Amino acid sequence: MKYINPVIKGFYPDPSVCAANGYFYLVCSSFQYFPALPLFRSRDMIRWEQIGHCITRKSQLDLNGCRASGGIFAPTIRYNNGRFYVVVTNTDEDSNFYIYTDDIEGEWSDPVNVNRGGIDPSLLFDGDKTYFMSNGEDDFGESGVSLCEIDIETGKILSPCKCICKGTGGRFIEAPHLYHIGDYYYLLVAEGGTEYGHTECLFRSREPFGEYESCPHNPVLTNRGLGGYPIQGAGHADIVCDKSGQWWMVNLAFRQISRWRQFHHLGREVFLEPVYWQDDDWFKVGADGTSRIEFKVNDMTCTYSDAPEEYPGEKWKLDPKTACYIRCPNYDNYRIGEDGTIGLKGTGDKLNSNGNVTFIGDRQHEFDCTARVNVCTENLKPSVKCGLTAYMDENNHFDLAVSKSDSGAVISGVINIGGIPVKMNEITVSGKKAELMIKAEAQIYKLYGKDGEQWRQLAAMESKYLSSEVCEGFTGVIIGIFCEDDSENADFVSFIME
Ligand code: 6LW
Repeated sequence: MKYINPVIKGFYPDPSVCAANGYFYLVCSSFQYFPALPLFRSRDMIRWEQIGHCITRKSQLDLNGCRASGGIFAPTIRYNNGRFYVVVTNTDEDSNFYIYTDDIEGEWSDPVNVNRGGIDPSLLFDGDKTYFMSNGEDDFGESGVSLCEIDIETGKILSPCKCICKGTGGRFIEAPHLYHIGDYYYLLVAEGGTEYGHTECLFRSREPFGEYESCPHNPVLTNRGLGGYPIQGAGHADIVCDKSGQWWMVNLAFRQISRWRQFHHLGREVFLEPVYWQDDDWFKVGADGTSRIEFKVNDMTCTYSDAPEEYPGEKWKLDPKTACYIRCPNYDNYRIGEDGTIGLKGTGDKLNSNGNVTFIGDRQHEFDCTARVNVCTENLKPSVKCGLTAYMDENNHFDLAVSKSDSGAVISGVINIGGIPVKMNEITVSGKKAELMIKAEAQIYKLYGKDGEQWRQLAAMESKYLSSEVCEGFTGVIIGIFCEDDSENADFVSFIME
C-alpha cells in the first residue's frame, strides 16, 4: 500500500481517530470557527471525506467574543457500546465537556461537563470503567497528565485525580491518549510544543494510575532532526488498529513554505504513519520515528520516498459540508443557493474585529490555489464593503474589497498585517459585476480585479505574513467571502462563485 502525506490537507489540527462499523472516524480542532469539530470518515485511513461537524447548534457552544485561536481545542473521539463520544476543551471558558451520538450521520448531544481543568482531554473505556484525562494539575497540585475515573452517564468524577506522567522532560506535555492493549496501559503524549521541536512520546504501565515507564526509543515520532525537510512539527498523535491487525498513527504536522523558509500558513494538517509492534511490546512509528511524504507500507516494515516534489494545485471552492463561519453566525444573513450563488447581508461587525462578521469560507488546502468570485454590483449600497479574503485571523488577512462608487464599483487590494490595513491599488469597474481573483503560490499571494478584459494585480504579499510563525496562534488560512454594512436597512449582496 502506498500513500502521500498529508492525508487531510489544510487547517485540520489535533487529529483523533477511532474505528467503528467498518469505518474510521476522525475529528479535529476548530478554535473560533463554527460549526465546530470537523468530522471525517474513511475506509482505509488514507482517503478521508468530511461528513460534517460534531457541534452544529449554537445551544451546544457559544463562541461570541471568542479570541482567534481560542475556543475549541484538541478533541478526542472514541466509540463504546454503539455510541460515539467526543471530549474537548472550550479554552474561552476553561471548560472540558463531551458530546455523544448513536447516529454518526445525525446530531450530537448537548455538552456534558466534566469538572476538571487542563486541556486536550481524552477518554479510555476500560471494561465497566471510564477514565478521563487531560494535561493540567491533579488534585494534589502536581502538573502533567492527570487521570480520574468518571461516570460516563453524568460526567461526575468518581475518583481522586492523579498525575500519572510528567513526560520525558520536553516542554508542554500535551494531548494524552491512553489505551489498554494486551497486558499494558499505553500512554501517548506530545511534548516540545506544537512547533519545530514537536515530539510524540510513549509510556506504559500495568495499572491505569501508574507507575508509567518511558519507552526506550522515545520520542517515538518527531521530525525535529530533519532540518529543511518539507514536513515539520510532527506530534499530537492518536493510534488505531485496522481489520487486518495493522496499527496506524495519525498526527498533526505542517508543510513549511520552502526548504529554508521556516513558515507555514496552511495550518497544521493530518499525517499518517504505520505503527509496528516490537517483540518487547513497545512499538515503532513511521520511517525510523519520522513522518515522511510518501510511504509504502508492508506487513513488517515500510519504505518512504520524498515524492512529490510539488503538490498539485487547487481551484478553491465553498463546499457546504466543509464551509465555516467566524464565531456566532446569524444564519438570517446568509442565503446559500444551489446554483453557486451566495447572498450575504452585512452588519456592523467587521472582518477586522473579534465580532461575528458576515463571512463564509473554506480552507486553503494547497500552496497553489486560485479562488474566483464575482460580486453583483448593480444595487450595491454606499454603506457596503464586501469581497474575497485570504484570512488567517482578524489582524492578518489579504483582501479584495468592493465598494460603491459614482460610476460603478471600486475594487481595492488591501493587505492587513498585525492589525494594520494598507490599501495597495484600486480600479473602478462599471457594469453589473466586480470580478475578483486570489492566486496563491507557496511563497506569495497575488490579488486581482478584472478591468474590462484584463486582470489587474491590485495587491501582492508574501505568504509568510499569514503564517503561524508571524501571526501566532493555531489556525491556518481560510479563503472566504465577507460583507460589512453599517446601515440600518442592510440588504443582501450576491456573490457568484466561478
Ligand atoms: C493543542 C495542543 C497542541 O491543545 O496545540 O499540538 C494546541 N498541540 O495539544 C492547539 O491546537
